[in-house]
Amino acid sequence: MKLTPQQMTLFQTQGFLILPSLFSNEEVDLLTAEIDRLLAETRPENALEAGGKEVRNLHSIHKRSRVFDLLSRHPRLLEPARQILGEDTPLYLQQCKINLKAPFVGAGYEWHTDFATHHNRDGVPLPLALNLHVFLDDVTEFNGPLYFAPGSQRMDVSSMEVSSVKNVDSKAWELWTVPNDVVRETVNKTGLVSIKGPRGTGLIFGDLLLHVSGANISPWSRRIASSIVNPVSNRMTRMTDNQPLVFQHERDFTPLVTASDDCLRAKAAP
Ligand SMILES: O=C(O)CCC(=O)C(=O)O
Repeated sequence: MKLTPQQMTLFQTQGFLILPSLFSNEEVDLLTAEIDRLLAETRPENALEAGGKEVRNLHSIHKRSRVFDLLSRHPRLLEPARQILGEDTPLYLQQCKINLKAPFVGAGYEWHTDFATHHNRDGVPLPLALNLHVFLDDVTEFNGPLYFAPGSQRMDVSSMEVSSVKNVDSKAWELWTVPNDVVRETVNKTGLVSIKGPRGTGLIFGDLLLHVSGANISPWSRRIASSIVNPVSNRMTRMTDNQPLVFQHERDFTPLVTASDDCLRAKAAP
């Protein structure tokens, strides 16, 4: 799937791109059918909310589920990513997860750029990684959508970030956050947009985009599949002992091989 010149310009200008109806209801059903099985597994890749009960993130799902492996290599995500990063650029899968935000209890994510954590924690040299989201539920104003500061990727917010480490769950998830005064100065210039859409919506955003999301106080779940792809030439350079949770940054730098467009339905066929 190719992005149009208008979509490419929009991505460069605002730092993100929404891809409506990227996956059909049938395809999203095939993905969500896997989630209860993944949730039932007791393993460190299932990171809990601070309350210690509900699962906040399901990590490394490409290794745990064939359909999520296929999703992570799906041409409707990888072809636009390659178009943005350069057609012949080998990409590896840096992270592959579902952010769950359970009804009533799913917590938000503080103001950050992804690059600050990729760079400070993992030694990723350049802000090239792309975060590829697929909405597995309808995302509305009620269930904790992401908020973006459009164009903030061009304002070098990450150089203003303090190297603060936040533990946002019991598994010591690290997130480099942006201080409130920097957020205020930035969003006073850029404004804010909330990213909503029906299940099956796709979303691409870059490593330097300033963003945040609130809690899910609604009775409806908000599940988003997220895979981060990064050029192999830009891979992590720091793999220290204090980062034991390797699923936060996968260590397999083998270039991703694109699956076929009908891979999800083909997998489900008898
Ligand atoms: O799932 C969310 O609400 C936030 C996700 C996020 O901040 C990210 O993928 O970088």
